[in-house]
Amino acid sequence: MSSTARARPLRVAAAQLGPIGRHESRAAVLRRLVALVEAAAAGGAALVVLPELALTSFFPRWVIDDPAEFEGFFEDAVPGPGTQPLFDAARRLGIGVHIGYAERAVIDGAVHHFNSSVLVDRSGEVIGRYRKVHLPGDREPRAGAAFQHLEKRCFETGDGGFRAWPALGGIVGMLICNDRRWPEAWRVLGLQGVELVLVGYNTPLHNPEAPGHDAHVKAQHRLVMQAGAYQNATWAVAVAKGGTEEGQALLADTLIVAPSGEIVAESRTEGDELVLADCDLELTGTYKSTIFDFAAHREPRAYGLIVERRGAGPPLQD
Ligand code: ING
Repeated sequence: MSSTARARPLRVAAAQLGPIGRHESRAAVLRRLVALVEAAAAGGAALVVLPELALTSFFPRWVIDDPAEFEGFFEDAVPGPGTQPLFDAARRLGIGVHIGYAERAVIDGAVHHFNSSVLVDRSGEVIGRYRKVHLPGDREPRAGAAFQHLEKRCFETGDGGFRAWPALGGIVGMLICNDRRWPEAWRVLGLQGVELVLVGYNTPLHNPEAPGHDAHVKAQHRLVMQAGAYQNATWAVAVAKGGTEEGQALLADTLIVAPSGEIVAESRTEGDELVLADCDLELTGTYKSTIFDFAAHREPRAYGLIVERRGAGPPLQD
């Protein structure tokens, strides 16, 4: 690249987590998270990206009838008392934080539960929050399954849509796990000029609904991350809670993907691991101004079915 070309370097640390036990103490989890934040800061990162539901075990794998235990997985405020050490360390070290968590929110006097994430800047200010829109799995337990996938039972559909915010010298958006498989989610961020998409995930390696898909889990994860980044001319960070958690095998394969679609960094273990990369946000420009110049090349009039239909319907008639 010529020396005159502008650059907007952002060193990002994807902080992959290994398993979190169902009864692992909050103090033990926070020690792990703070260690990753400190390593990210030592590595010169401006932002550390933690996975989906990074404070607890992936509890939608169980039917939890005890209301106290179920509510115990949720946070009333992040940043807040339950995560203070994490955000104190981040502010002390001057590093931004993304973290996924189970959110309990009181809205008009009613209690709601969301699968959420929050982005906090280097000064400790909250930049934005996201509530997961695409909730996979079931509302009722699946008979005979070794592990359930009850996100539709545990959470409500996110009510804030897909947002991107000016942050860290660029435009930053968030998706959560299953969202990454839906191109519409990426495109709504792309239409906001997003330059860095943060995606935490807890992805089982076995899908009881379709065991035949198990062989393709890693490839399909890479496929949707690379496609989402390339087709929306953005950097993307996919960060796992991986390993065998309470007996369930979860995909690791934390990735940092460039706007070209290239994977520029990836995890090598299934445990707590930091994956660092220098993301020059300016690189998004060469795609946003050419092949994915949306204003020049998109044809919204042809896309009507995408918002008119929820499920597939009959072919269009002349
Ligand atoms: N995890 C999975 C994902 O989309 C899932 C959902 C469940 C995929 C079962 C396939 C089979 O990566 C989450 N948390 O969305």
